[in-house]
Amino acid sequence: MLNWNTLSDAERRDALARPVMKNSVTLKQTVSEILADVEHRGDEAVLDYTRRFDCPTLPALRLSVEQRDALAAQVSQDVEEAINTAFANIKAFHEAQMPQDIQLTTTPGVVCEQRFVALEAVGLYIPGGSAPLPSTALMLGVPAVVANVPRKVLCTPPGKDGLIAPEIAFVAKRCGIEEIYLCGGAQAIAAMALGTDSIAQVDKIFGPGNSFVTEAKQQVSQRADGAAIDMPAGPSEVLVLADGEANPAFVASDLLSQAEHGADSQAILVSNSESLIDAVKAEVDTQLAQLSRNAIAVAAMDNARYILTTSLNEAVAVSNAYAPEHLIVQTEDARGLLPVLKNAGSVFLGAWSPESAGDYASGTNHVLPTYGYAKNYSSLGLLDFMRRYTVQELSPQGLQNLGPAIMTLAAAEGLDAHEKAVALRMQALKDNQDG
Ligand code: HSO
Ligand code: ZN
Repeated sequence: MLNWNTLSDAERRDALARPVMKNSVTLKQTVSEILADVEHRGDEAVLDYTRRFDCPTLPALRLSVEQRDALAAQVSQDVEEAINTAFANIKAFHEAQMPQDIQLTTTPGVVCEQRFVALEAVGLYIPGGSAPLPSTALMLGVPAVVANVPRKVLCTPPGKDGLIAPEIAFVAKRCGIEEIYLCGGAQAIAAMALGTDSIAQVDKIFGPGNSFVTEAKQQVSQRADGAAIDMPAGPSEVLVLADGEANPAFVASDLLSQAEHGADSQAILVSNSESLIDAVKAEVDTQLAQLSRNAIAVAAMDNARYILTTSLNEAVAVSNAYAPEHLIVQTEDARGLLPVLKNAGSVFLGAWSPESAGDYASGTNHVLPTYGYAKNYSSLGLLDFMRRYTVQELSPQGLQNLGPAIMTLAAAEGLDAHEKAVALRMQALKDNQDG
């Protein structure tokens, strides 16, 4: 346990430090070689990597709609119903985010508009690995559906059998995603961002992934001929802010939900109650022993931090400094703290709001800024699948009203052509009037 009050500034920084991201020179180099290879050899390169890393006998990159549907049909009734429940809530919450276009007359005869339009083509990346996550397919697919994105591409690495999890196929079917490609890693990101013969380029890539995927997303987002990305990413994290009233078993279960994601997951408890911290530690040991992904969770909990503060206010300050991806507030008046909780990707209020609710089914998106980016990035939402642009229309009267201000500013900047573009028109209007 760390006693916040007794820590120096440097020790405090250390206590809230994220693990160093493995964006080593070799990782950058390897990824840029993969990008170059996909750029030059296209599908062939993507197939080579996929056969090497995922499925040696993979016949083709594309999973047909028939294959998708055959896989989707294998999903049990229970899972199907649960996915449908989650789908409905995520859809409703993202539909409520639909932005309104704006039309405003700023000066008589000068109309300004702000309009929203769906992106043309999005790439949704669903990692494979130790636990394929159909919930992530929902979190990316449903907003794309709600935004009305015309072209939705899904990439996910195949298993040794050349197939994908039936649950992911089911979600893809529910979201009307027909373009599914069996590839993962940096090669999948390269294919979607740069395009190959069979995978046409997309405008923006979404979704979590390992360090290769994250690095590839960074690299393609920096290329003018690449693709935009949803947000920078680091390992997943949770900070639980609890007072002496909190239920230690509940708190422990939220810390462990995070820990079982990966050995690099971050779990932090901040509390003004020493007895709560002690009770949570005991609970963590008991619950850890029962987890099927025990080894992963144990490794993550080795890096867990338990921070004791002198007051709830100080606990809030710690949370704001850390800027957690998930912030679980288990205090007597959780909602009362909301106005002072500054930086968090998603906030879970009170004893009955476990992180799992938002991870799966409440309706909020589980793709959230990690690694301190909650200070300046938003949680994923409908707007990330759209683009806004502006329109303006000036009537003759409008130009006459605003023209003098425009010409004065253009002259002040020494930009003669700008000034002239207005002066010419003003003169034409005057000639028309006079004539
Ligand atoms: N907690 C993860 C999302 C997730 N949890 C998927 C379970 N499945 C990152 O927000
Ligand atoms: Zn989770």
